[in-house]
Amino acid sequence: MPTDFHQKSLSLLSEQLSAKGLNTNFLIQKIASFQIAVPSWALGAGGTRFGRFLIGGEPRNLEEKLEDIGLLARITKRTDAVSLHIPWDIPQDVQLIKQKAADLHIRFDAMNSNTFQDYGQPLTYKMGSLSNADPNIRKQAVEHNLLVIEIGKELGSKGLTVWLADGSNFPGQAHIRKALQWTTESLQEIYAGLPADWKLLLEYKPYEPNFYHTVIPDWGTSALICKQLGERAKVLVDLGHHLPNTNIEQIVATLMHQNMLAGFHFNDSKYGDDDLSTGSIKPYQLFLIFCELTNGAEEKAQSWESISWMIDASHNTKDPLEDLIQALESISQAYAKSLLVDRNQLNQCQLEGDVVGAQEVLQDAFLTDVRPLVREARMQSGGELDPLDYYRREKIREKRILQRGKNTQASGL
Ligand code: RM4
Ligand code: MN
Ligand code: MN
Repeated sequence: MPTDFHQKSLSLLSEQLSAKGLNTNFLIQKIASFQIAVPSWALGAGGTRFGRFLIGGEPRNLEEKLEDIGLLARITKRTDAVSLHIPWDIPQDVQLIKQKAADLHIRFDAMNSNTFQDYGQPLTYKMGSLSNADPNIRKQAVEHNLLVIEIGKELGSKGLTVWLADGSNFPGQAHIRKALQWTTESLQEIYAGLPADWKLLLEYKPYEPNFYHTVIPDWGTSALICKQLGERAKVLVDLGHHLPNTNIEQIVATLMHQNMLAGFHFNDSKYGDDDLSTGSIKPYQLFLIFCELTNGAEEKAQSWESISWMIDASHNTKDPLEDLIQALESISQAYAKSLLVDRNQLNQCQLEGDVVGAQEVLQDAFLTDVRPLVREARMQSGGELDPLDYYRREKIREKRILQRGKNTQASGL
């Protein structure tokens, strides 16, 4: 895209926005400072249970994963952190990894534990981990989480994300109440090992890999458990972890109302989990979620700074780096649009029961093309005008293939 096209579209938009009483520079600053962490497992091709197709040039180790995130950080200016999954990404040399991340200006966001797979540990997680009927297996799973905290402490992380695959596939397989109780007790032990300046982010998910029941199926169960842990335990909303037609923006509003929102895992979902790029299916829903977020922070329900932001997606068709560029862009756009909502007007409509007017207010913001703002925020921060175009023009994937090989496979899903 030619730079003068960008300048023209920015000044036109800026004129429209100031007619509405909005300050373009203020918006650009806000958009520029909003950073989203990238998960270490999204840099290779994702698989399904039917198989995996390699894309070539996938990162072979943690250093190379950091290099890929460093590239995203440099060209998009929308990410400055990585979220690691243990044991997929155990640093072999902590000092080296810390130095590498510092050189690339990357922080370590929340650490993710993994008790949903067997990876050579003595006892199997086939029948669950923190909820397992066998106390020795629960203990092993608690210890794994404590180890993840230790690794995170060395790296400078400030959070532990727990997602459990625990549950059952058939009626009668699990004692539903006991499984919940054991999970709560296990999490209490983990919480006791959490440093004072850390938070625990607890995910929920209604299905997969267990289908009859999952121990933490929804935000309410997650919140109930968090209440029994302590105030640094909060609910993590993964957008793909809902049944069809769930009103996720309402969940966000409710959690913020209780100061219980730990953070986000962004993705979009048609059927399953983590399946599609955020904003590719339901951009209006993403916008409505951001409306609750910006409004909740503005009205001081919960502070913006207390919320963690992360992408959690893994696909088997797109180049993962291109996909992440698109995801970061979609999130920035949804955030930018939420900043345009005329709150006074909306409040007035709500007061007067003007349903049509309320919809007009929201859609006026949603239908505004904010891409010039997002581009400008990126350029002012030193990023590329069009990161996707840059990625293709510079033949980054081709270069990665030459450097790393065609048949490399990143650890992860
Ligand atoms: C799960 C969940 C977790 C993520 C794994 C890979 O569905 O979303 O956050 O760590 O996938
Ligand atoms: Mn997740
Ligand atoms: Mn997920």
